[in-house]
Amino acid sequence: MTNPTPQTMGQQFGRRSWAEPWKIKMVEPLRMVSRDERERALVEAGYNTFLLRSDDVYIDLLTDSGTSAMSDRQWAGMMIGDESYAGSRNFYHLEDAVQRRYGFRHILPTHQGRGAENLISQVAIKAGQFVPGNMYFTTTRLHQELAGGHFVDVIIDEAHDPEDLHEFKGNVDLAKLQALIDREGAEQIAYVSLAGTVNMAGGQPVSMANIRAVRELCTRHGIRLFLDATRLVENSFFIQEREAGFAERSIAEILLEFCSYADGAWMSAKKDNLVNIGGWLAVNEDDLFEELRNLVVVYEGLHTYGGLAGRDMEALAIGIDESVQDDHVRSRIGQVRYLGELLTDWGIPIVQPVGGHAIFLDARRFYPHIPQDEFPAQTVAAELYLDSGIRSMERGIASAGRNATTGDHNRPKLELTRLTIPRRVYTQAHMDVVAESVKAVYDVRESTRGLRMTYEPKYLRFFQARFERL
Ligand code: P71
Repeated sequence: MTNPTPQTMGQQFGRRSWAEPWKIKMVEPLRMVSRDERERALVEAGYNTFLLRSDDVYIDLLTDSGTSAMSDRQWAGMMIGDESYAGSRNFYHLEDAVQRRYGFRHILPTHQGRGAENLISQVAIKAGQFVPGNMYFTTTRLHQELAGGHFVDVIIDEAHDPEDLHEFKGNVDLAKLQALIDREGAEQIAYVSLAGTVNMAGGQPVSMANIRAVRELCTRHGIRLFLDATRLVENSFFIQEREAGFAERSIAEILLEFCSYADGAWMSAKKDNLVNIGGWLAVNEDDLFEELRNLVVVYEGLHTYGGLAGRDMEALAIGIDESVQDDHVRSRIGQVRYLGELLTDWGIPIVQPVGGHAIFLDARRFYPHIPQDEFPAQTVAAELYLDSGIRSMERGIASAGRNATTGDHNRPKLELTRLTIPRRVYTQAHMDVVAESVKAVYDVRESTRGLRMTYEPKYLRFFQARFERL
């Protein structure tokens, strides 16, 4: 019997192959962990992938946050860190990069995204006000609530359906937003909180038409519009690819236009911006900035470092410029899609269309026999780790926490396990290994049982909760 002629992946999918626009000059060895070791590590971690030691992990797809590889230029930037307490030259490089690439007037560094979320929430939310947004994110909503706000989900219904093929599943439903304004009054809306792409929906984008319409509605009612810019570069890629009139415009141009409709943004620079730590907050209004610049010294540090070292700010300034390059974004999202195409071809249920930063396994369809209260997405994460040492993250009922009033579990429609791809870190061969492991776990799904929570912390429980097998 003769083997068929091998084909490259590009050929198998009927297209020319793409490749990463970089080559590797430093490597970090990975450790293969035996099945016995994995079993022991998983029990010790209470079946929670956040509690595993990274030394016990083979391919780490827990998050794309702070896990990207920096370039040689960023590392060179680390060597010219100006560690002066005040007025570091690296701060001015960072300020310039954010102004040029995102277009906002005033910039504050923060230690990471949630530092910026804390500041904007404290300054822009009055107790009892509502904060409409395109689906919750864990830390964002928590800071809004700690500031006395009530988050209201105004994303389109399609976002909650993992099988719906809407091209911009991150869009705001304008009728839902209008209804909230009509019911509560514009003065009771703190601001609109718009994220692109939408993490919890599966990395789904917002269209330019949608933000233009949201802007218009906000202006009509005198409501501010703030962006969660964490993965806005990736959002810009989808606009370039899918929205009429943008195919010939660069990702950098699209990003600038998108931001031009907002009054400000907070950023976890650990994602799009290609650094291991850092964040920033940017606003246009002078008075608002003055308040924020005062508050930053309470929580983060002086307004010219905000919790970052000079070298961190330099790496971030360089990372911002690298992050908006078309060839970089195309290969980054191309790698995510490659994994998604393999899993789709093999009939494994994932959120469609594939988003920007991760593949989200649909645990409801993966384990239809495990009820949501037995944590199907947490179970997928545990089984994947057992099979191959791959680390993923639960994004379902455990992540959604409890209703602040009733104390019952929040039961999100989306019960997902996220395989998050760090930027510039893993190769196509790693993606093959991941796909094969997901398939192995899927093949034995019928005999898999769910989990029971044995320890539940009060805040953001998913980080430290413990489980045992049922
Ligand atoms: C991710 C993270 C990191 C994370 C956060 C909470 C639980 C588990 C993992 C962080 C984000 C984010 C968006 C859209 C703000 C933050 C906070 N994501 N907005 O996806 O995705 O930023 O982590 O720098 O504080 O793994 P921060």
